[in-house]
Amino acid sequence: MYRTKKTLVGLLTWGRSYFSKSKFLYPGAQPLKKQIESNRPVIIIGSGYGAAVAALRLCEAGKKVLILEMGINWKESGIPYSGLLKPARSAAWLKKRTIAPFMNIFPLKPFTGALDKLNFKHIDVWVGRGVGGGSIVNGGMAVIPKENYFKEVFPHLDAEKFYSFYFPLISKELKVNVIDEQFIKDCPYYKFTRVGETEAHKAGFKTVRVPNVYDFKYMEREYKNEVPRSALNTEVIYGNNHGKNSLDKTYLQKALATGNLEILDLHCVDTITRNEDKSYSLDVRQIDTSGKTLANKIFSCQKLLLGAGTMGTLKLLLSSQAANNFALDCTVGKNWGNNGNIMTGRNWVRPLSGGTGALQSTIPVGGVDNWDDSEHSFFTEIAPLPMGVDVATALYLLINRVDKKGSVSYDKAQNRLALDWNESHTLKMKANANYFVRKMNRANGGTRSHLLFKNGFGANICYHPLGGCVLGESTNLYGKLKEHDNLYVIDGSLIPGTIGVNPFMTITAIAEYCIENLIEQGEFG
Ligand code: FAE
Repeated sequence: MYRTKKTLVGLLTWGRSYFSKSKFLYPGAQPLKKQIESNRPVIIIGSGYGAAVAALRLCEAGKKVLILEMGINWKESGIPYSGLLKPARSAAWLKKRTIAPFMNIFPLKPFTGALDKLNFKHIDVWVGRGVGGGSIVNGGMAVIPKENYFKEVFPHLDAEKFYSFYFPLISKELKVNVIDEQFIKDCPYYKFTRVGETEAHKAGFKTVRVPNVYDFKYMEREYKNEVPRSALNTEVIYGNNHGKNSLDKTYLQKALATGNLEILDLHCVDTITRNEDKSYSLDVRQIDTSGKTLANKIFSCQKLLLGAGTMGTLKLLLSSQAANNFALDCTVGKNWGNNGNIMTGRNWVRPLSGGTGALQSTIPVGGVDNWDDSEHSFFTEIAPLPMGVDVATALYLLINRVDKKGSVSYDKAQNRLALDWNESHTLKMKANANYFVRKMNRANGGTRSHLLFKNGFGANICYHPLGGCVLGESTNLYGKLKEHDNLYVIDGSLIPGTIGVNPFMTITAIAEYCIENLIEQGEFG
């Protein structure tokens, strides 16, 4: 459905006069239904990796940009992040109980927290909320995909340019660094990594050191008690108060420094409407920290970029189609995947020699690389499990190929996304996890982790939703959505369901590539 420019101008005039009258002349009058905001040249929805890259490059090019983010601006708010063992306001998005993948024994007062969990029938998807998106809650693992697999996933992209230019560029912008090997050897908080690597080698697997955006020089000072502790104080999936270079300290900070970026937090975009003049209007709810609506607003813009994350962007597009026949190419929602995520673990890991350690850093630095084994191709993170006591348990997040992709649609009756994804999609992932755990246990002792997951495998746990608005399928080669002239997608939904490693480096690199080309092509004037 098109909303005419004339109607919008009319509404704008009516809204302003009604607002001033109701506020000053009729104090008892009904509150305003819709607050009409001034037209903006560029709006970006969301503030995760893709959004932050687009904001910086557009601001540098002299464009005025507005970011609308449904979560809190944690940095500005002064509200501290909470640790795993003392969950508080940052722990969950409007939930009465914690929502970690397991051990949710902590009650909560609903608050617009940093971590959200979206439940589907056969899979749960975790996402970050707040200015900085997933960078606020993630483990910071900054992994560049294998070049061969990148070429397989994106055959139409110039891989050489990605590996010689975009990945080095974003490594610098995101402040990626590598932990000192001696620190791993000396620090009791990395016993879980030392044990994980030794046991992997004994089982015949290859391990790799994993770079991270957490500042390891800061961590070394934490260990010496020279600065407040964060990674060494169980902080990660509910946010890090120190040490982690999340986007609010990198791309977004740089974009704000240009003076061209405005960020409105606690602004949730519900529906997008295309106007007759090909601009866009957005129905937006401004909420408070209990989730209550403070104001209903309509924003309009000439150029709209979607950086709401895979699930957020798909919800916006598909729900707008259901609400107002918003034009979408038939490929939108297709080619969705969980990046091959499956969590697993092992119990009774060295129970007589201190297990994996009572004290654990929350920042993973090791991985098992079994990608080149064509039978059982996977990469797995040697993950921390900082419980405060030694539970003699090893935790792993495996990343596999996604042989069978899923698809996403919109359930209008329930006002939520529906996912065509079931156990058949994760069969091979589970077989790989089983192969890995059995081989590890045979070589080192230990059992499948029934304590953490039903039957030892969490195939329903997804930290890396990808796809649904795939680059070159639902969009042109630079993220411009088919059927549209002024709408662009710039987040994880561009990646077709899989990238073989933790995804934010690829999301960031693809966003740099897209926005560079869109600006060069004169899309933003
Ligand atoms: P994303 O970062 O998800 O940002 C989207 C933003 O849009 C969020 O702030 C939303 O609140 C906001 N939003 C959504 N809908 C709306 C709306 N309607 N109106 C206004 N705002 C909206 O997007 N990846 C790695 O590479 N390494 C890791 O170590 C790693 N660890 C992870 C750990 C956890 C617990 C989780 C959940 C994820 C992890 N990831 C990791 C995944 C990574 O954080 C994720 O792929 C990226 O954050 C996705 O980036 P996007 O730009 O797609």
